[in-house]
Amino acid sequence: MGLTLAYKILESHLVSGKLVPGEEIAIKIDQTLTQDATGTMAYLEFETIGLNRVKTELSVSYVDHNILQTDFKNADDHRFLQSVAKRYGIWFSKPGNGICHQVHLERFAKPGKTLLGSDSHTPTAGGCGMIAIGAGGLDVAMAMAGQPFYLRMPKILGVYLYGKLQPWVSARDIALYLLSKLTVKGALGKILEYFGPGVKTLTVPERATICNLGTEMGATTSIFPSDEITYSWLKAQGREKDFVALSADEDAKYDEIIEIDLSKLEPLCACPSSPDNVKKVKEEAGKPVAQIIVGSCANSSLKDLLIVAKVLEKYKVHPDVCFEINPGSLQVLENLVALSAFKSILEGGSRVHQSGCLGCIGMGQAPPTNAISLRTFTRNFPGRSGTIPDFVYLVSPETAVASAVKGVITDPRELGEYPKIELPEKFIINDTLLLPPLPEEEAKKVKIIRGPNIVPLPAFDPLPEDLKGIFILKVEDNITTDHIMPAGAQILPLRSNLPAISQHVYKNVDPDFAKKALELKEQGLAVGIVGGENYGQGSSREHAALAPRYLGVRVKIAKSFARIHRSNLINFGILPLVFENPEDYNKIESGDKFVIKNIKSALVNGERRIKIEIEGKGEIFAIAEFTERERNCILAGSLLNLAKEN
Ligand code: MIC
Ligand code: SF4
Repeated sequence: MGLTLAYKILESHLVSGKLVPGEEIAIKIDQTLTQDATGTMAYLEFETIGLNRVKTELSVSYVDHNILQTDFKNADDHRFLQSVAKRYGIWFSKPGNGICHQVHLERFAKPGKTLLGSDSHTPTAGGCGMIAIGAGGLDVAMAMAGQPFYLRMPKILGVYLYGKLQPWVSARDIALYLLSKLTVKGALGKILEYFGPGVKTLTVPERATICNLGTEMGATTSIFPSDEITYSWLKAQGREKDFVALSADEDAKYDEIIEIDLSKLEPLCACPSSPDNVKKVKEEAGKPVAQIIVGSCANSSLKDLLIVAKVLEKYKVHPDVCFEINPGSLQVLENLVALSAFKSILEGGSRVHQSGCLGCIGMGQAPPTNAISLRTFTRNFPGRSGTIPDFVYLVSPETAVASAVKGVITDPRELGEYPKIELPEKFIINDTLLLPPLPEEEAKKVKIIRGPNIVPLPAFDPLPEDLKGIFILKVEDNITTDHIMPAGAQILPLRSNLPAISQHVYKNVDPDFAKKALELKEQGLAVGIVGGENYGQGSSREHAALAPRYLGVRVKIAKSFARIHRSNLINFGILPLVFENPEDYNKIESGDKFVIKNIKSALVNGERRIKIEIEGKGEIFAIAEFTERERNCILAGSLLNLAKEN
C-alpha cells in the first residue's frame, strides 16, 4: 500500500510511538520559529531549561506582531529577543523584515523537514513541502532544547485538486471553499495533504496561502508535494540546493478524500464573524465598504500585491474607501519597487504600511463604527479588529482590490480581462534585517537585556488531591483564544508580564472575570470554566492557558477542545476534561459550586472516568483522556516542573 507524503516525513522523524491515527507520537524537530508576541515567554521558558545553545538545525526569532511602540514595552521586548538570539545561536529577523511565515517561506522553508512554530499559522511552510506545526511557546522551547514534539498521530485527509482556477479566482477561494465544507472544526485531528493534477497550477506562495488557512479549519497542518514548482521557488530565492522532490506514492491511501475541481470555483468571502461563514462574493455584492486591507501571513506575497498593482494601473481607489497595504515582507516590498508596481499602488490611492501583522492582530487599523471592513487576513473573530462590534469579511486580494475601486463589495470578475502577471525568475534578496546566529564562543559572552516589563514566570503548584471550587464562567461553542486572552495594542505589549496580562482574561466576555477568579484563588478555591465544542480554537498563544492558570483556573470542562489550546492547558497544569454526556453541558450554570474528589489519585492511576459533584444538582461524569506524559504534566503542575523533576 502506498504512503502519503505526510506519513513519509513523519516516519523519517519518528522518535517514538506508532503512526496510527489517535496514538501519541513523538517527532524530531529540525527547525523552530517564534514571533515576538509568543517569543518572549518561549525564551523565558527556554532559559529556565538552562542550555547553552539551541539544539535544532535552525531556529529563528521573528519580530512582526508587536511593532507598534507606544511606550518602552515592545521596544524592550525587541532588545530582549535580539540579545537572546545572539546568546543562544538563533537567527533574528528584525522588525520591518516581515511576517514570520512569509519570511520563513522565502528564506528557510525546506522540503522534507519539520518545523515547529509558536504561532498557529506555522503550517504556511507546508506550501514548500514541509511538516510545519503550530504549538505553544513551551513546546517550542522544548524543541529548541532538542526534545521531540509530542502529538496524536492525525488522520490524513487527501485533498485531490484537478482543473485550473478561472481568472480572478485565487488560492484564497480554494481555502474558503474548503472552510465552507469543513467549518472551523472539520479538520481537527487531521493533516490536509494536497495532491492531484491541480497542484501543478499553483505557485508556492499560493500553496502557502492554502496551507496557512488550514489552521482555520482546525488542521494539525497542511502540506503540498515538493515538485518542479517548488524548485523554481527555491531557485528564485537562491536556495535551489535546499530542493528535494517529494510526493505521496501513486497508490497512497488517505484516511479520507475531498475532491475539488478548481475550474468550478468562484470568488468567495467569509462573512462576519467567523472564517467558515462563507458565501459567494456575488451574494454580498453592492454593500458599501469603508476599509479594505491587503496583508497578513495568508495573502501578502508578491503575486498578491502585483494583482493589486495591476488593477490600480487602470483604476483609482474609491474616495470613500481607506485601502491599506501591509506587505508580507521586505523582500515583497523591494521586488514591488523593482517591478515598478509600487508606483501604481501609490498612485492608485493606497495607504501603505510597514511589513508585519499590524491590524490582523489589532495593532492599529481598527475599522470605523458600523462599517464593513474587507481583509485578506486569516481570522475575523468578533472584536479581533479592535472595534466592537465589527463587520469584517475575509476575501482574496482580487476581491479586495475590485471592491476598493468600486467602493462596494464587488465580484472581481466584473473588472473584465485578468491582467497578465509575471513573477521574477530571481527575486531581489536583501537579508540585511535577518541576523545570523553568532559562533558559540562569541555567543557565550552575550548579556541578555531585560526591560522592566519582562517579569520572570511564577512557580506553578502541583495538582492537589481534591479540587473544590466554582465554575465562574460558561461559554458556547467555538470559543476562540481571542475571547480568552484578547490581543490588540493595549494587551499585546503585556505578553512578558503575566500578572499584568492576566487582568485581561475573558475581558470582553465578562469584565469581572479576573477579579472573581483571583478572589477564589485567595480563598484557596479552584476556578472552573465550562465550554462547548472546539473550545480554544484559533491562535497558539499559551497566554490563553498561562494567564487563566495564574488567576487560579484549574479545570475546564468542554464538549471538545482545539488541539493547541488543549496542549497549552496541559503544559500549564489545567485539567481539560470532556463531558461524557454532552447533554450535561446544559446542567451546569456559571456560579455552580463543584468538587472533584481524589482527582490526583485518579490521574496517578490512569483512571479515565472522573466524577464531578455539582452542588444542588448531583453528579456528572467527564472523560480524562490523557497519555502518561500528559498526566504527569498535569500532576506536576506544569511541563516546566516536570522537566525540572526529570
Ligand atoms: C494570531 O494570528 O492570532 C496570532 C497573533 O498570530 C497568534 C499568536 C499570538 O497570539 O501571539 C497565533 O495565531 O498563534
Ligand atoms: Fe500575524 Fe495575522 Fe498571521 Fe497571526 S494571522 S501571524 S497576527 S499576520
